[in-house]
Amino acid sequence: MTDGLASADVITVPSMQLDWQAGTLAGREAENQLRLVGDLSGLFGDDAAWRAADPKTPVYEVNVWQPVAAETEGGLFVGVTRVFPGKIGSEYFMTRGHFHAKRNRGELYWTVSGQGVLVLMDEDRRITSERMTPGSIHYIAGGLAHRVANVGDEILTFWAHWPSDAGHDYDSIGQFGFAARVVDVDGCPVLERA
Ligand code: S6P
Ligand code: ZN
Repeated sequence: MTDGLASADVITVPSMQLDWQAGTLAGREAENQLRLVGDLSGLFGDDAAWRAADPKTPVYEVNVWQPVAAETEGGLFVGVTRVFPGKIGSEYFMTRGHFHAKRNRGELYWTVSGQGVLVLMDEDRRITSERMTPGSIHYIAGGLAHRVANVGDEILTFWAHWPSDAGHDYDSIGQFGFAARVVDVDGCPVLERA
């Protein structure tokens, strides 16, 4: 009698492994995405600087494990993002940023290494932001678009957990952008109205 479990006397080996500090997630079901400068048309404010940059330069990479199919209600996903240090003009390398398609789905981020800024924006384009440092935990409430900029000299690594039915809305950000950008002013990260 197994009561739906594999077996009462077999201890199975999980299919996935992570390296917490390095920010890698490996196993049969890991999905990896690498975003290069050339993939991020229209993201950075200084288009001339974007065109002048080497399109093959990596900006960020994401490893994701989706243990259930996307849109499954009640499941959870986990992922790790590594944002490389760099700038386009004075604007720090950053993730594209998105709302969740289901607006009431939240998310947790936590930082393991590097220095970052998490930019949050509601549907009325009101901005808040938080510093990301090793050990910082960030609750992203449903309805808030979220984007991360690496404002340091090393790779910024953060982990994330979100509901499997959250979905991603990149189009709203693609169309209207965020209402603020994280830029370098005299060596310090500053939020600049866009
Ligand atoms: C997913 C979660 C992260 C981001 C990742 C890349 O809900 O927020 O895993 O996907 O940081 O950012 P973006 O905006 O390119 O998806
Ligand atoms: Zn998200």
